[in-house]
Amino acid sequence: MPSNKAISAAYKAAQTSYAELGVDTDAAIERALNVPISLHCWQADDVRGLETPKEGIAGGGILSTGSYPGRARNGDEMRADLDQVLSLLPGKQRLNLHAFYAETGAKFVDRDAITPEHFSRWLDWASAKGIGMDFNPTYFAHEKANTGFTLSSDDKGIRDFWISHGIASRKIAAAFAKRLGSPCVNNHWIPDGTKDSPADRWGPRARLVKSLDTIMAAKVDRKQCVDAVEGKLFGIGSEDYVVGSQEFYSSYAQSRGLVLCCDLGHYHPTESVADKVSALMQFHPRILLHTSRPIRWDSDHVVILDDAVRSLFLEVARGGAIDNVFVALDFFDASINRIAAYVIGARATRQAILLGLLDPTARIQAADKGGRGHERLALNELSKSLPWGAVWDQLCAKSGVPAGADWLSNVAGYEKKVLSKR
Ligand code: RNT
Ligand code: ZN
Repeated sequence: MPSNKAISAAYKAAQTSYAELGVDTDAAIERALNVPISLHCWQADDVRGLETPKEGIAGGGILSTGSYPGRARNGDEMRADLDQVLSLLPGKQRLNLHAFYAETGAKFVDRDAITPEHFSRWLDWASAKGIGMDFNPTYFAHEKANTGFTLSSDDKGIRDFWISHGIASRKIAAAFAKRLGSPCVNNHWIPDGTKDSPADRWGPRARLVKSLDTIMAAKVDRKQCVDAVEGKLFGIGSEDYVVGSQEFYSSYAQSRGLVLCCDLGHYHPTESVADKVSALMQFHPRILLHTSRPIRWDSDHVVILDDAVRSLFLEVARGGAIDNVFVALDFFDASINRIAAYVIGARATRQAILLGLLDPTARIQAADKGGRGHERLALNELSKSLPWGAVWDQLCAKSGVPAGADWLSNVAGYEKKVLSKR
C-alpha cells in the first residue's frame, strides 16, 4: 500500500527521468485525467437488459460467459454497482447505456416506442453525478431480430420496426445531451449476417444503406446526438457474412458525416487497429474506439494493458488526435467479480492513454528524421521501461482514488456487503 509520501517521492524521480527525454509528466497527467471514458453499463448484468425476458430470443451473437455471483438484476442494482466502480476510477467518466436498459415500470414498451422518459432514472443518476451519457440502439435480443436480419431484412415490416427504433434512439440521445449539457454519442451496431455463405451478399447491404439513411434523415440535432456506426468481421451466427463490415461502415460513415466506431475485437487477430488510426483519420475527423480484448476471437474479455491497447493510444497521442477520439469500453465477463472487471478495464484504458501521452515522441521522431533508425529503436525500447507506474500512482492520488492495488479491498468490502446478498 503506497503512502502519499512514497507516491510523491517516486513521482519526483519519475518526473526527472521523463524530463530528460523532454516529456512533461504534469501536463500528461492533466491531459490523461480529462479524456472521458464511457463506461458500458452492460458489464454489470452480463448484457441481459431490463426488459421482461421472453422465450426463444437469440442474442445477436453477444454472449457473456461465466456465473460469478452478484450480477445486477435491475436498474437500481446496476446504478449501485456503477457508483462503486466510479468511486475507484481516476479521471473523467461517462455512462454508456443500451436501449434495452429502459425502465418502463410494469408496462411493456417495445423498442420502436421508447422515449427519453423511459430513461429518467438513469438521467437523474448521471445528472447527480455530473457525468455525461452515451447511447446505443439495441438491434438484438428481440423477436424481430431472430432471423439474423434487422435493418437489412427483406421483410419491410421488420425493417420499418427497426428504423423506428433507430429514430427513437437518436431522439433519446439528443434528449440526454440536452439534459446533461454534453453531446451524446449514439452508436449503431447492427448484428445482421449469416452463419453460412449467403446466395445474395448485395441485397442486404443495399437495404442497410437505405434503412440507415432513413434513420439519419430524421430531424435530430447532430450536435447533440453524435451518431456512430460500428462494423464487425464476424459474430456467433454470422461467421460467414456480416452485412455491416468494416469497409461498409468506413465508407458509409465517411460519406454521411457520421462517426466510425472501431472495436478492438472486430478484426482479424493479426490486424493492428493502431495502424488503422492514421489511415482512417485522413478522412474521418472523429472516430469512436471500443476498447475490448479478443482472445482468439471476438471474446470481449476484460481490457488489460496489452500491446493492442497500448499501441492504439500511442498512435492517437502521436497523431495529436486525443481530442478527436471518443473512448468507450466494450467487454463483458461474467466469470469474475464484475466490479473488479470494470475497474481493471477502465484503469487499463486510462493507463494506455497516459502512456501514449508520456511517449517521448519529439525525441524519437527527431532520431527518425535524422536517419538514425538505431536511435529510434533504442528510444522506443527505453520508453517501455520508463517509470510510468509512478506517474500513474500520482495520477490516482491527484484524483483521490486508491493507487496500486488498494482498490481491491474496496471491491472485497462491496462483495461482502452487497454482491454476496444477491
Ligand atoms: C458487438 C459490438 C457492440 C456490442 C454492444 C453491446 O460486437 O461490439 O458494440 O458489444 O453494443
Ligand atoms: Zn463494440
